[in-house]
Amino acid sequence: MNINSNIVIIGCGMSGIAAAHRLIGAGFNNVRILEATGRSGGRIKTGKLGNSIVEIGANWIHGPSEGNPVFCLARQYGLLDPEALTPENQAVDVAGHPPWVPNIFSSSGRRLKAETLRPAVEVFFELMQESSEFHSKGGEPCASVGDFIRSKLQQRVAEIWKDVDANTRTLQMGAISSMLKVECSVNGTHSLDEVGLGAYGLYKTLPGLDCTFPGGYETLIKKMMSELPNGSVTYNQPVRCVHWNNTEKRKIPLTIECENGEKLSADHVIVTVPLGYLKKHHTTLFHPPLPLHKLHSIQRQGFGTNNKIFVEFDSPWWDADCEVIYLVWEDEDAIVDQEPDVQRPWIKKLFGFTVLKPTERYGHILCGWIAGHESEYMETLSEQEVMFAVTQLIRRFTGNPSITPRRIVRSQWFHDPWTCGSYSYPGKQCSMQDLENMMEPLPVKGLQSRPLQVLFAGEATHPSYYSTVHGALLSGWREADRLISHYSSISPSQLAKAKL
Ligand SMILES: Cc1cc2nc3c(=O)[nH]c(=O)nc-3n(C[C@H](O)[C@H](O)[C@H](O)COP(=O)(O)OP(=O)(O)OC[C@H]3O[C@@H](n4cnc5c(N)ncnc54)[C@H](O)[C@@H]3O)c2cc1C
Ligand SMILES: *[C@@H]1O[C@H](CO)[C@@H](O)[C@H](O)[C@H]1NC(C)=O
Ligand SMILES: *[C@@H]1O[C@H](CO)[C@@H](O)[C@H](O)[C@H]1NC(C)=O
Ligand SMILES: CC(=O)N[C@H]1CO[C@H](CO)[C@@H](O)[C@@H]1O
Repeated sequence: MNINSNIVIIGCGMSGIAAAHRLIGAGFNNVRILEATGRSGGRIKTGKLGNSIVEIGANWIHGPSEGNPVFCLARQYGLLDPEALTPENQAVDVAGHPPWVPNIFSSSGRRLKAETLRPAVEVFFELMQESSEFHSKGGEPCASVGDFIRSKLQQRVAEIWKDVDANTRTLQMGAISSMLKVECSVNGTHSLDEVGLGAYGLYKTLPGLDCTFPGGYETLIKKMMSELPNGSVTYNQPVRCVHWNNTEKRKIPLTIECENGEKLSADHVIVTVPLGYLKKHHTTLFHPPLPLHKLHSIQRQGFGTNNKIFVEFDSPWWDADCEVIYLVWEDEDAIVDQEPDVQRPWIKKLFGFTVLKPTERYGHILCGWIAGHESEYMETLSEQEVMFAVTQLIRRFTGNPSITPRRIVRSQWFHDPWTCGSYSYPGKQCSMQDLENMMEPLPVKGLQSRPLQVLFAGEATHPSYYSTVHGALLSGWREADRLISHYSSISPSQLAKAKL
């Protein structure tokens, strides 16, 4: 196939790059990516802390095994450590929760044994499991995962902990609050009260023990970019408006208007802007506006904030085999995953830290995780203020007043004007239909106008791998394939006519 159709892709993140790759591979020779910023990769962004590489955005290949195209590409490009390639590693099925070795500290400065918190962990995982079963059954009893967990928890705790003393109970409830905060980070939401119970569980995991890129996630982007023709991407070129459904005879259906006033004509546009950006700017981004059913699905789908705070130390205050540090507040018996006054205790939302491994590569670096409005507030503080708060927190939980970080760096995804948050999750009242509406091209079928003018890709448009890099990649391929099969199904003479 050698096709001159003019295709514009908005956004040079994983989904945009994947779409371009596929189209160019299939013989389309008029593909252009317009990117708002000066770089490619989008939410794949490798930064530095001192001499170490740290991932400001995506960190893991979730489920690195044969069914994961990000894993297959990374392996093909030779970007992974040998351990990640072993059949054993690919076969591990962790169902989204890697079996990390924890160290646990409490707000009174005590070290806790994992064993001590086992009752809380058991109850919590039972409830999470029950939460994920409604999408197949329908008729969910509450609107949100948070509502469901809260109501069930009260019952269950009254039953099973009725003979337990108040202190132990408070500690168990504190542990449950911590686990809720972990889920807020994993799901990229302010609170599980905002995560829809009906659609929770649509997300699918793949087998394989999550792995990282020793040279940084951006090495994958670089490899993929090097296979696109030079000049495929125009950087620093934000798109202001997609004028579609141009019905004047003989005219190309689309005009892409850029912030700098430049206008490009196109036969097709693949929109890959993040859902956060789409929610905020859809009224100006599309003319005519999006059909209502699509708009409502965009509004129902959730997009929240999850940020990282990398902290480097001269020496570790955790065990050598520790992979994750959990912080348990002993004053949180009223299950809290959101703080009422975000300004003061914002740092209480930070559930703990993951440890960057291997130590020989990173030294002593922790990655703190914080989701929601507290995380958005954190973004407004100076690096010094964040470092101060983290230092106080660690000193309190370890009971060691001399611990002092060497330096920190944090992400600020909510205030990134081209992302407006971290990643998507199924919001309240969100169903499979909404996920299908998200990816539906314009104009919708049945209208008497040129088909497949505006196509939608990006992490949030994948029905089961949303919020991941592999979801983004697959969505880009999906939209490229949509165009490829469209052109393979029409005859060359029709094609010639279509170009007139
Ligand atoms: C903190 C964090 C941690 C994560 N961790 C993981 C992880 O461990 N594993 C995993 O699989 N996934 C992870 N993810 C999710 C993963 O990064 C994303 O799902 C994926 O990278 C999204 O790719 P995308 O192409 O859909 O969007 P993006 O990468 O966001 O690309 C969209 C592009 O569009 C551009 N753009 C926006 N507006 C315009 C405009 N008007 N004109 C032109 N260009 C525009 C943006 O600048 C951007 O480059 C994480 C994300 C975050 C934020
Ligand atoms: C792009 O240009 C660089 C040098 O400017 C060259 O090394 C590279 O091979 C070119 N890539 C392609 C795909 O043409
Ligand atoms: C697109 O154009 C067709 C043909 O003129 C028209 O029937 C349709 O209403 C238009 N759609 C929108 C969303 O403007
Ligand atoms: C998108 C995503 O990761 N959703 C997850 C939210 O958290 C629950 C509990 O861990 C998972 O089951 C979901 O898959």
